[in-house]
Amino acid sequence: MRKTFLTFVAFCLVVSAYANENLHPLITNVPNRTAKSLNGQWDYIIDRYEVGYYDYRLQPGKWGFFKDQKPKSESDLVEYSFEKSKKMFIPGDWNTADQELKYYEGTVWFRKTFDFSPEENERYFLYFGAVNYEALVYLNGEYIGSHKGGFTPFNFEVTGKLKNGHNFVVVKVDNTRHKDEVPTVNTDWWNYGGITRDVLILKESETFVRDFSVFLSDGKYNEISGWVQLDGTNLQTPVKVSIPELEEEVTINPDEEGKGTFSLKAKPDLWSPQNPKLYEISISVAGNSMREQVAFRHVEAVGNRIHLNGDPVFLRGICIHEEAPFRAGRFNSPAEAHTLLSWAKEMNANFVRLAHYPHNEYMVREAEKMGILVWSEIPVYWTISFTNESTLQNAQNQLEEMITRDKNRGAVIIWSLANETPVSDVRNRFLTKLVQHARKLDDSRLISMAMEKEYHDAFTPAINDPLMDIVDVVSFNTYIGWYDGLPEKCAKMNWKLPNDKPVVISEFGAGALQGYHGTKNQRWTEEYQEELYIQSVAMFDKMDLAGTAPWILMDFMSPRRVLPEIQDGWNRKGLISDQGIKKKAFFIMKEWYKKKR
Ligand code: GCB
Repeated sequence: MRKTFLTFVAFCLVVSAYANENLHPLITNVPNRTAKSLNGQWDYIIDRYEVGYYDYRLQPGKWGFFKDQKPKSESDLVEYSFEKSKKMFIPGDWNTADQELKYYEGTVWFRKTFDFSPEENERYFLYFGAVNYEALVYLNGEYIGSHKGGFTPFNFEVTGKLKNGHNFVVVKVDNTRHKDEVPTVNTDWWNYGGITRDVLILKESETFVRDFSVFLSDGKYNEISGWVQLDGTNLQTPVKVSIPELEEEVTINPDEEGKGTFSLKAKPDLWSPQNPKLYEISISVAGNSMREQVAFRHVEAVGNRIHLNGDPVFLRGICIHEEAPFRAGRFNSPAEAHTLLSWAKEMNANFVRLAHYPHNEYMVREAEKMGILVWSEIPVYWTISFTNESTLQNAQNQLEEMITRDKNRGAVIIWSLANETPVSDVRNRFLTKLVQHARKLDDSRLISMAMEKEYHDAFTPAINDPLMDIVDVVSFNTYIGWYDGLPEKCAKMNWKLPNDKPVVISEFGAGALQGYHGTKNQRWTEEYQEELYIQSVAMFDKMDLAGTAPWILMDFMSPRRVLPEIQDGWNRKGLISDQGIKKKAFFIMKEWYKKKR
């Protein structure tokens, strides 16, 4: 009986739905829309015991901090005060903003007050670029909705809820790690908490273009296609799409659902790393227009090569975490994205793997402007709960939010769905569903996942992952010379790789403390790292690869990295130190990529 009951409880847990509440379908092209920014100083209360949410019986309490109460008289009891609490600049991570929060994992309440004048007949949406990890959002004391997932945007409609004059938004942010979440409890990166990306109030007309896509028609160079999705009551309002530079304009008549498609004859200049040409497009509905900059290009896998615009391109890549140069912490600005990407370009890279989660939109847009191809991924990392249905829904939702936001970025050529996940039936089923979901959402890009190698015998590594059959690009991380022998081992490898699909090395590398010198056999020295890169590129020269992405551009913070005087909380595999100083191995990669042009 007891067993049956437990099985029932377990079943309930497994089928429990992954619930984001009250989200409005995601609005895209946000940087080009009319918005009021709520970035700036926010008040915050650190709530270790969640007293701002639960009462002493652990029930959601009536004293909730979201009400932002103030004592009405001298005798009134209110046990918190946003006014008297500390202030933090948003967007930002709390770990680097406040020494008290450096290692904090838990709940923080944020409050922003602002004046507003809602206009009649306009609609308003509260938009968050990203909040890590769970956000409960309140406006003027009223619950608006919730979102899980630390790296993707979400929005709520707040039309009619904004007041004329004083308003306040309160967000309960919780970055506690949980086994069944995405990512799970175990990661090799810092779990920066907070409202880490922009917060905006978007203003839209009654009927507006919520989402759209404009791209080169499949397999053609002289035709552009696209679709628009209206939101509002007049869903069949005609929409005009124009590309002034191509002297093209088309009017679309959406269906009852507000969706309309188009295609037009045009031969745009193609976007590529050599020519990162962007076209300004304008989309108007009922006299309101919106701009966007679009890259036209084709990407496909042909045999074991990746083709861009019909020609093979070798992915001269580098992995990057979303961490600020010259200081620790998350960044959320075009300038800091530009610095990181300029280093990648200086290394002669034409490709970045944005690890291990969707990076901020500035990063992807900046890469596109600079002519850098992008791999974008979701944090399905290591040992997430593959048996759990709500974990799958969560991963699917993050995938959907990533693709929805970035589908118009021609620079993005690969959606990657997982990193170093252990092969098993449940994992295979889980990831197969993600692959199917990704293809349904966007069949114009290559699908990949970072797999692991196995040895047939001492010197014969191979990829035996059955999911090789369903991805477009076979990628894997190899740490020969670091976790697996010494750098000299590279020379002995006799790789068995598939030759019917492009193969990309999605990670390899070694740790080195910048400025620490010694012999090439001495771990943690720049010389060891340099030797590993010398041996690795020599090995790659003997392999038939479509690209490589060393781990990693810059040292990054990770609580797993505890070795005193070397790591001190940093993963030191960067080719550049956290202070922006290049290590010797950087120049090995730079030279090799120069030859790979
Ligand atoms: C990996 C992981 C990456 C780690 C890296 C390392 O394989 O994908 O997230 O940071 O190794 O440094 O060990």
